[in-house]
Amino acid sequence: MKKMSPLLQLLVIILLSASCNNTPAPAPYGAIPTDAQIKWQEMEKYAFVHFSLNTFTDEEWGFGNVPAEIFNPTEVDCKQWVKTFKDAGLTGVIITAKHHDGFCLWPSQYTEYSVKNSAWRDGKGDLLKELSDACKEAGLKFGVYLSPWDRNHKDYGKPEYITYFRNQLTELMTNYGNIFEVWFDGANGGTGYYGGANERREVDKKNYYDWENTYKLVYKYNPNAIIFGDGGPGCRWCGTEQGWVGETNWSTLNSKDIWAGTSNHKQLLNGHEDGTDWVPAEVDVSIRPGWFYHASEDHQVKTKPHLVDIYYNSVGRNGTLLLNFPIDRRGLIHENDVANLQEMTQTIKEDFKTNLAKNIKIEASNVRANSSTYSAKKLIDGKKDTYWATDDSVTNATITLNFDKTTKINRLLIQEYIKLGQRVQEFTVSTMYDGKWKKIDKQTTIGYKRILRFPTIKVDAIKIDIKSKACPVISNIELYNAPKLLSAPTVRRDRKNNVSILIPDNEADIYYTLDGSMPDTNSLSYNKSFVLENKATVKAIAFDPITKKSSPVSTEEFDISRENWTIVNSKDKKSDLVFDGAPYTVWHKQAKSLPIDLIIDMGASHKLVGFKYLPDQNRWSSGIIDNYKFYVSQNGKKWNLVSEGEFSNIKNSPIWQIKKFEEVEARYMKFEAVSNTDGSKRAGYAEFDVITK
Ligand code: FUL
Repeated sequence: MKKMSPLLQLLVIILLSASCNNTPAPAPYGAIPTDAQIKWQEMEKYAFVHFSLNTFTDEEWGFGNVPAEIFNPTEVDCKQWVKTFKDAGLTGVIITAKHHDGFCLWPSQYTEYSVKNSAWRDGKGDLLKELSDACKEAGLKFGVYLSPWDRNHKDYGKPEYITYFRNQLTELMTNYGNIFEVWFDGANGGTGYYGGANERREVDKKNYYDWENTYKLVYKYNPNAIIFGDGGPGCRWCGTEQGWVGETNWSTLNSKDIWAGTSNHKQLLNGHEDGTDWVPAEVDVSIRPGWFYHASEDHQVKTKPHLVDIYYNSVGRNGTLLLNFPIDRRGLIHENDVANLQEMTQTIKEDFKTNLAKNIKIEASNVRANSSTYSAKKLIDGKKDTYWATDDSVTNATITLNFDKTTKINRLLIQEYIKLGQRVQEFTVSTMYDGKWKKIDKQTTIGYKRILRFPTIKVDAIKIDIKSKACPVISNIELYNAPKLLSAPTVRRDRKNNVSILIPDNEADIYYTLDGSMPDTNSLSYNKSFVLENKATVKAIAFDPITKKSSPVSTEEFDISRENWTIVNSKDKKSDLVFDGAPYTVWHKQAKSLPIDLIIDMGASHKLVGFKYLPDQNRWSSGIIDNYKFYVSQNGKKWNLVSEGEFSNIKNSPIWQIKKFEEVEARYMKFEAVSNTDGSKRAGYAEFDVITK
């Protein structure tokens, strides 16, 4: 064949690519997002802030009756909040401008129940102004939570309240610059103060707020605001407050079937395939057990592994993450929350450090009109507005990625081009090593972003079989080999003296010592639980053999075995929970009045020098003993008082309480609950233990 001249070749290429570029893009399928919804989805993770009178009353839901005066944070610093968020890559913040108790963090002209009647800044402060200014300065988006339910307002439940509610909404929409999201909580109606009426008021949850016209007010001033509601319209609740949404997660929803207060949790987890509206899921979760600050939860801030899981189970499942930070009584984000957030951020950064699919050889079983515009290369070009697509008639297709050399991977990130709707119903991931293909995962939806985590695997190639409702339109694929998730192991010893050492990433190694020395790779290697009957100190680390990094050390001091201990003055089988080594299980002993005794027979006599008490660790705990007497006996009849006093600050800090005393020989112990923190007629014990000589 005669060779074409270079000029002719160039002409042919230009003509060819021009014709390819003329191939029409796939038509949108089903409900599609607005531009504002796409921009919002791309924010991925942002902060929630709960701050109100509840912060000062130690409550989660205020009744609406405590004086505004008590709102008095001493060191409010919105710049500290915003810096914390920005450093963590959070892109915006939504604040509880008004929670259910009706108290307003801004000086609303429509109520006296606000910061203007508080002690804070002599009533001249405006928290929304301070926060929105800090956000503007740092380049973070600003949003507001305005509770539809108002337990303070005298007119709640009447038509007049709707006027009040909208007046407040107008203040929020007009005085604080651009609002990216408006949060209308699903909880509404019930008991309340209601201007002194002190009664229960139920509302017709579907119609009372005349939502259509309320939304219009938002859009009038902030046309691009995303409105959160159980069923939308801008984004929907994900159905949980634990930090996860369904693996199958359609951004489409039949939103007319869902309004605030309909209990459709299950449907909200998954959305509705072929739903008539685009209403993507937002995953709201608090970094602590509560939404508001309680000093008693300072030791219960979600840990790095937990927060990392939340990221994968929200952003990694086609949701956005709305991570809540309770502001403390100083007006700051507590140090423990900041520290754990930083650890989470660092881990996520490391997990997605090196994209192994960047320059990979990639091909697809079908390319739309064989056009370069829609070729498989678009999946790895790093551009969010280009995509691979098939011919309209092709809804099942395969993408194959071939590595130059064997590579280890454990994460796959994949994104649909959602401007054209959510299309993929199912996808299967297979990997090839040594000439053999192996299916490693099969999942349903993709949506804006889906991230799969799987055990580290050696691969020469990887293929993704896609089944879609209309021709697939995928914009991005990334592959990673995330390092092991290293965090200090949890060491537990159960009633039968079995010691288990637990870590979140079972691909990491565990090393431990029993003699108090620091563990390293020469120490004992942990593979399965072992029996430890005697007193010992277990120190353990998790270790990544590839990066050679170790976790912080965890130290657990176990005293004598509790295997043969019995509680003498109760026949309740559940009382075993007091010695089971699991801090989150609890046994309560009830009585007509306090004091309440816990009498323990250790089965043999021991030389005691102290005891340890862990109170109920649950969110709605009770029977936390704050004043005690501790007696010992050799025969269970004649008692000797060896320690008494208070567990200082136990309400705010319900951690292990340790009391030491002069050495004493005893077989029986009587732990007397003289009083507790909640005035109930019970004493709760998560764990009880002794310290022997
Ligand atoms: C819930 C509320 O009742 C909680 O107090 C909190 O504000 C959470 C974000 O939403 O429905």
